[in-house]
Amino acid sequence: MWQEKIETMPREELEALQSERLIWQVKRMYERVPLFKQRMDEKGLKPEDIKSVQDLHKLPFSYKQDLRDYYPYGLFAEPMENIERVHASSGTTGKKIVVGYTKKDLSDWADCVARMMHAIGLSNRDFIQVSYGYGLFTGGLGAHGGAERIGATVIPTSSGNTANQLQTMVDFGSTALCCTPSYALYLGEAAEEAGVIDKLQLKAGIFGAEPWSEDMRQEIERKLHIKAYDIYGLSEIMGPGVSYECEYQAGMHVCEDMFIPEIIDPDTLEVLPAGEKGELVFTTITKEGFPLIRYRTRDICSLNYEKCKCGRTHVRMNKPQGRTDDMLIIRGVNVFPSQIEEVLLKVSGDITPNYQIVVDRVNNTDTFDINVEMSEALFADDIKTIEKTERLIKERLRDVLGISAGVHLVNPKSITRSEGKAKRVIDKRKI
Ligand code: DLL
Repeated sequence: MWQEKIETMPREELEALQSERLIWQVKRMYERVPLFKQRMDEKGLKPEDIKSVQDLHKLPFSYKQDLRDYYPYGLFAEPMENIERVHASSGTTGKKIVVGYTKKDLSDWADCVARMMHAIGLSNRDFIQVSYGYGLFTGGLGAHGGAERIGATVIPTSSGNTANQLQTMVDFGSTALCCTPSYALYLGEAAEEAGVIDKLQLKAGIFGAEPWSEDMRQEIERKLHIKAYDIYGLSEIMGPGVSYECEYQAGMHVCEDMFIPEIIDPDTLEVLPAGEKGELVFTTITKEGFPLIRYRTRDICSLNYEKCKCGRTHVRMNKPQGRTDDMLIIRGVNVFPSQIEEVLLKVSGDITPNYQIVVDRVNNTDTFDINVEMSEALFADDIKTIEKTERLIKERLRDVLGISAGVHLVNPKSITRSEGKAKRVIDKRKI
């Protein structure tokens, strides 16, 4: 085990450690993060009222909207001199949300990912190909940090260029692959087509950033002749490695010495008993740069406190089974319908606000199309003007979302009207 003492700590000891760290974090944030102080004051709470993890439920929640309201650095708990790196991910509308890490935060992150890599049998003898995107997305550099921490040889291909990915995998002798599960499947197919499956030395894959099913796991394992492991995380809390599967592939161990998970009922906000399904909430108890208390992830899942065969005592979370908001994850990228709407409303007076987003999965790749109704005036115009408008919308969307969508201007009044809420999203993927 990478950090055996921590990973197998008896629950009582773990809770004592969590309590100590929670008290430290609450006090520190109360002094340093004005929004947190304001929310504590509104509840009539003082840092001294938090005496152990048993008091966690008293603390105020935090939300993605907070990151937007205090964009970019307004919620950081350290001066910028101590922030060594920032990452970002999609906000609900135009602006991204920004997160920051101190040197220690980056080191703790590398440890979390290293715990997983070690758990699934990777070591300094391995060649780890990181095909998550590098850049503001946490996937690439997050996996990279863990691979370096275990002393493996890192192959930082980043995402895209499938032919090159395969060539690298063959020539450099990659033994582990990190990417989204849908891209892993696609790579498996491409490898089959290129006739290079037998030349691969892959044994394991670390896949996450989007929901995937047990069926998909089996298909990836069969296609690439590897063991496929799930890794979970979100930028706001850290990035990949908040939780991870061990060698038994039976739920993802949350790094509980750093993040305390809770499951709440998203309507009543009550904390639910172990095993029940609800919204996952995290409190970061070691993060320095950008800590969060009771952050509502919007992911739906349940927690399993039974002891795992691997000996780790850290609680396991089940695969997230949907979200309590309307965020879509398309080709690993987070997309909010509100971002699309914002672009459409800004881009042209030639279209109406009636649109529909259609997502599907064809040949293991997500398809992403947006149908938008033209105005009567544009409809009467020539085809060249219509195509020009389509291209313009497509470009703007790519700039904002970071992935491209098929944009189709459709006839006025051709999108079915609903009597209640407009059905903006048709997600045909069976995940
Ligand atoms: O996706 C971090 C990550 C990178 C995780 C690489 C794993 C591997 P965000 O872009 O902020 O961060 O998106 C976070 O993605 O709230 C979930 O809805 C979803 N998600 C992440 N991992 C999984 C997973 C990264 N293993 C959001 N299964 C989260 C299902 C996942 N959903």
